[in-house]
Amino acid sequence: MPRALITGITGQDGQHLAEFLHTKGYEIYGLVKGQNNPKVAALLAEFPFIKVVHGDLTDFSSLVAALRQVEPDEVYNLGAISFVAMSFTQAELTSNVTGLGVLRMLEAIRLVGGEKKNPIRMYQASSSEMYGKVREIPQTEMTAFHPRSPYGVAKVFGHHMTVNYRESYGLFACSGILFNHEGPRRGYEFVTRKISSSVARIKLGLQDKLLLGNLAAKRDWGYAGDYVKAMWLMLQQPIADDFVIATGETHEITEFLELAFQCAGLGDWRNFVGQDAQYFRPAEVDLLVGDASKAERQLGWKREVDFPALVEMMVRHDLDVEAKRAK
Ligand code: NAP
Ligand code: F7E
Repeated sequence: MPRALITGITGQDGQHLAEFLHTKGYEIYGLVKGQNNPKVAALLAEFPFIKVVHGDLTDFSSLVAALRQVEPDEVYNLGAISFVAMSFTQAELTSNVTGLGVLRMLEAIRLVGGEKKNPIRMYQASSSEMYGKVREIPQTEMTAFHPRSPYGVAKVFGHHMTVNYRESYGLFACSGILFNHEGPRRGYEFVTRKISSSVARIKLGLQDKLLLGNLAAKRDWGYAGDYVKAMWLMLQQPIADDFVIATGETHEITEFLELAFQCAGLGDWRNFVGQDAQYFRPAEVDLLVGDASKAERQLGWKREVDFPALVEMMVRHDLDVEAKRAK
């Protein structure tokens, strides 16, 4: 039975990945931070097969201890401060967790991996935010980075460290450059979930208005359930490499609004949406669109859920969630 250690298990991708690896027969360990993390009970209620290990990406010795305890075949490093807006106000924390955390995990694997017969394979959760002020359209594995936030800068550090440890020490370490991926498990702080949950609340008469920031940004939005399969595929290859995972389509936030309000039968989104300065960022990533042809060719990966289906999935889910909460 292959064994996986997932950091960021309580997050959106951690949950999707655990669900997927379970179908593949994996024994799954999740690294959980904090002394009484409130997300753990809900996680274990939904996924009773997950085994919890305590540790933190800012604490090297806890990572070494976790690796020695679990003896994983594969490590998926998904843990991060992942909210770009927060990275502007807590830049040092973001650099420590999202950036240096990758180095700590690589070092821990180098140390503990040397004690194992079969080398540990590692997946690093890199991000399209690394492209920032994009140098070319669409973005590929070869496109130069120009990050626009402390989060993006930290991810660039983690990406280069992953490549460096692979080249310097022969670690089987892959960097997946994933474009935005969403779904019903998305955190409420991100724009898609903020929209789908607000649409549901407006429909149910629980909220009047939705306040957002920059509506002109364009993103390449896919479904998280499709993207975690690519993470696993990367670690099944004979040679470690880096891959862009994206849909190849870009949509403005207004298009997400249009479909989400339509889906709930609320008509024109402009009647409900306003703007608030607090949601604008000091620097913005205006347009992202990825070229995943390398992943399609070499991994045989393809997205299954398209943009309208994603919006509908999120709105329908939140209509259920909010209706249950309102009871
Ligand atoms: P998420 O929902 O925000 O989850 C982040 C996870 O990181 C949570 O489980 C969180 O634990 C954990 N974490 C935070 N600080 C930690 C620390 N000091 N030590 C250990 N774990 C810590 O993020 P996601 O959307 O699932 O994304 C997963 C990964 O992919 C992240 O690295 C993200 O940056 C990257 N990524 C995401 C996207 C996307 O569109 N979703 C795209 C590209 C890359 P708590 O819940 O206990 O705080
Ligand atoms: O913002 C704009 C905002 O926070 C998307 C993370 O998973 O994907 C995510 O980062 C866009 C931005 O995601 C609001 O300014 C407008 O242009 O949903 P988001 P993100 O910043 O793209 C990447 C790939 C990651 O790696 C990250 O970890 O929407 N926007 N108004 C808003 N955004 C938010 N959150 N809230 C608003 O009210």
